[in-house]
Amino acid sequence: MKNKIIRVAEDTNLFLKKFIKKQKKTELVTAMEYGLFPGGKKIRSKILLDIGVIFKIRYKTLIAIGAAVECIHAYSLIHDDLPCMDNDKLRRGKPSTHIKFGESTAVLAGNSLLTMAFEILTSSSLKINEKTKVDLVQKLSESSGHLGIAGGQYLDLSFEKKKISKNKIIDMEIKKTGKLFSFCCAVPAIIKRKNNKDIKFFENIGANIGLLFQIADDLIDFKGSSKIAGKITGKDKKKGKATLISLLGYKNAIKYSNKIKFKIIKDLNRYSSKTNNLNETLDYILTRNK
Ligand code: GRG
Repeated sequence: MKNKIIRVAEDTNLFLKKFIKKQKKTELVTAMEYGLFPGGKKIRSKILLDIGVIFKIRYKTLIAIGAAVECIHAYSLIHDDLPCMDNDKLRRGKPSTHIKFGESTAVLAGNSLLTMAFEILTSSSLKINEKTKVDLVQKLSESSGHLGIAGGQYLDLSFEKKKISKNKIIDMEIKKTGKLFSFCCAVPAIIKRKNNKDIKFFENIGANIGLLFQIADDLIDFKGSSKIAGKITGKDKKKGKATLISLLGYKNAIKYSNKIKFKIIKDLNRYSSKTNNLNETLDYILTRNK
């Protein structure tokens, strides 16, 4: 399984390196590349591939769109680490982008990665029709802004040191982490011009994958090793973060995540029997230590 993830990560990185190389080099590019590689599991790309296989979409198309998502993800991590957000000095086993290049460069590199995602989606080398490109741009913008990761991040910061209900925590995590996974799961249905009901169905699967992913991430913070995770662990408790672990406890959070995994596969099975790849990726997400 790990080999399949590594292959997708390598192909996504290769696509991004080539895309950046084709552009005029500026001084910001060094900080942007630092936020993209090395490191990073590129798991969002892998999920896009797992669902894409069901719809028989070209590997090259899926890798390009996965690369766009990974640009947004990299931007969100750079900004998440800033002193005004989570103030983290270590990411992927190396100094965070603002520690290495300074805060203003980190903000601008993050902004440039955000916009690069849309350069990729609208590029003429992406061989999908214009109407579909517009739909993808619209969905990815929505997933990234106040209804998606930026909105979720806002809630995450505003919930610190407060008693927050389970539903509110789930809503925050689905926005902060789930929306990008929802986009990844919906992409193949959007490309195949499926109806809104089908697109919603896949977005919902993505939201649950995001929730599962966030619980696994919180478990790493709770019990994981900083050395292996490549980031400082044990921060959530110190900062008084509202997570499903802080609310349900460690063991119940694990039980809850297994329940979500079961639901994701059961839901997908209603649509297709080709769930093996996704099943393996979900197992990887649940057992990962970084
Ligand atoms: C400033 C407008 C504005 C927005 C900022 C910072 C931000 C928006 C959003 C943060 C979202 C965030 C950091 C969510 C956490 C998601 C998460 C679990 C990240 C870790 O993802 P991995 O494990 O990381 O896939 P790698 O290193 O493998 O890429």
